[in-house]
Amino acid sequence: MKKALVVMVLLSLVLSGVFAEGTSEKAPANEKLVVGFAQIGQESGWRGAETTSITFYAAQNLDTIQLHFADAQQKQENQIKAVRSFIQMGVDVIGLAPVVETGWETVLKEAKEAEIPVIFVDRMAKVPEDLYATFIGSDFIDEGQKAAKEMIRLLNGKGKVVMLEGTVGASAAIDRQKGFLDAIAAAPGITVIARQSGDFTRSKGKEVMESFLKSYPEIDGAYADNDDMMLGAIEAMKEAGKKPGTQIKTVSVDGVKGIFEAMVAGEANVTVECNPLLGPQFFQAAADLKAGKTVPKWIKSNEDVYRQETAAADLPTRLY
Ligand code: GYE
Repeated sequence: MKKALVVMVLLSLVLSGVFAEGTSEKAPANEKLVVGFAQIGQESGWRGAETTSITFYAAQNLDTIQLHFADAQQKQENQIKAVRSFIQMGVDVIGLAPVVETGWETVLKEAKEAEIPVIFVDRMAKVPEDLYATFIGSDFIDEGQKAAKEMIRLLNGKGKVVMLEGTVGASAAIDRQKGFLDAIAAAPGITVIARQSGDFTRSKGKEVMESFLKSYPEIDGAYADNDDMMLGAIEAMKEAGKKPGTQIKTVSVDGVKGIFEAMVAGEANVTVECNPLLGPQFFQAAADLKAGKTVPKWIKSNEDVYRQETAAADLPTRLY
């Protein structure tokens, strides 16, 4: 909560130009890199870490960067409005974390007509290649496959598994599930007995797990498209008298501190890392695009898998 407050205060200072004024001697406004960022919302710890990474990077580089930041509260229509307002402002580059994969063509064509390059940050959209400059983010299929391999190992290739899924239509959810289901098929002894969306939030993750526990008395493993939903699911398991981490094995994606704490407590088994600290790469790519340089079409994040066995040693090094 405190972190969110700091970000909000910082943002309003940046947006109101309080910082910008003090540094205006160093570079005239039009020489600065002017960037609009259309964020999804605040649905998870991961997203908070990404917002912090982007806003702090901008705040540390006020002499060269001017950031306009919009929070769409998980609504695509708000993101589209934000992109249109960035086009109106005539920013140099637009960053967009598309909440869902589809429905972007019209507004992206408007950006293209205005000759403003668009960077997809952390999630992809299904649009022709000429409508975006680059995608900075993870290989979600690979993350799902890694998660499935861990589940197979934890269950010795046998058992009933439930899936808590992210926002319907989001690339991070669609591709992780694809990777998970493809790779879990290597273990014919494992059955996926239920799948439901918890919208990437802790509270809905809890609700979904509660309903799974009511409908299925026997659950050996739970997979979640993100750690926040798993943290909610762990609460539901405990309230239902089940032992997460032992009776029900858990594998989720992101690598937020909360899941490391749960692993240290023996209540979670594995997290597949997804890196949210994209600020430096994002502004580097934006600067390159403004300078007319070509950037790779996909700037991939490097990520690891973390297990309960090393969680106590890993926790102090976690940055988000
Ligand atoms: O895994 C989840 C967040 O788009 C990669 O969105 C991101 C995902 C992340 O809400 O926690």
